[in-house]
Amino acid sequence: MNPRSYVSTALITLISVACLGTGCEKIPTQTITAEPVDKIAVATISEIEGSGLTGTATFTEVNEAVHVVIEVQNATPGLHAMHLHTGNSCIDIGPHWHPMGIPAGIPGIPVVQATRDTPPIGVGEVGNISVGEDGTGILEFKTPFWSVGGGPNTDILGKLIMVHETGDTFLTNPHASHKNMQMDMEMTPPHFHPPGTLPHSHPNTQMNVPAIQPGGGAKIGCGLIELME
Ligand SMILES: [Cu+2]
Repeated sequence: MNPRSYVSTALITLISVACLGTGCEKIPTQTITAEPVDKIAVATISEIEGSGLTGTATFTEVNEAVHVVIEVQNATPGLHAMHLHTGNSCIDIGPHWHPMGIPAGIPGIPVVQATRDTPPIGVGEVGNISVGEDGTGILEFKTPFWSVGGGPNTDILGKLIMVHETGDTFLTNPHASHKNMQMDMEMTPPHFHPPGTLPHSHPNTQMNVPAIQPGGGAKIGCGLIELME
C-alpha cells in the first residue's frame, strides 16, 4: 500500500466511524438546508377592550424587502391607523418603534407609501388600513425599510402591531415620547368629547370622531410579530 492510498483508506474509515456515531442521513440534510429560505414572520391580531377586532399579518422577507399582508375583520368601516410598538406584550405596549428617531423621513409618509427616495416619517408608522362596510380590510405592500431578523433599525421581530380606531395623519407621533406628545399637542386641534364619554372610547362611525386624527385615537387591536416556525 503506497502512502496516498493509506491516507484515503484512513479517511474512509474516519467517515464510516462518523456515520456510525451520528447517522449518515444527517450529512445530505445539512447540504439541503444551506439553500436560502424565505424568512417569514406572523402576528395574530386580537381585540383590545372588547372592540371585537380580529386579524392576521404576515411578513415575508424577499430580496432585501419585506412583503406584508395585513387582514382585519370585525372592524368599524373607515380608516384604521397601524403602528409598530416596542412593548413586551399587548398589555404592555410601550411607545412606537422609532430606532432612528422622529421624524426620520418625510412627515405624512408612512411605511406603506414610502420608497427609498421618499422615506417614511418613522419605520414604526405602518399606515392606514381601509375597512369596508362588511368590517373587513386588507393592506398589502412591500417595503425595503423592514427586515425579518435583520439589524436593529429594520428588524420587526418582537414588535407589536397595533390597530387604532381611526386613521392617522402620520405628521407626528403622539405616543412615542413626552417631547413628541408636546409637539403633537401644539399641532393638534382640540378634540371634543361630550360630558360622560371616555376619551377615544367611541367607534369612529360617530359624529365627533374624525376619520383621521394624529395618532389614530384609541387602540382596538394588537398582535405580537413572531418568526413563523
Ligand atoms: Cu399606535
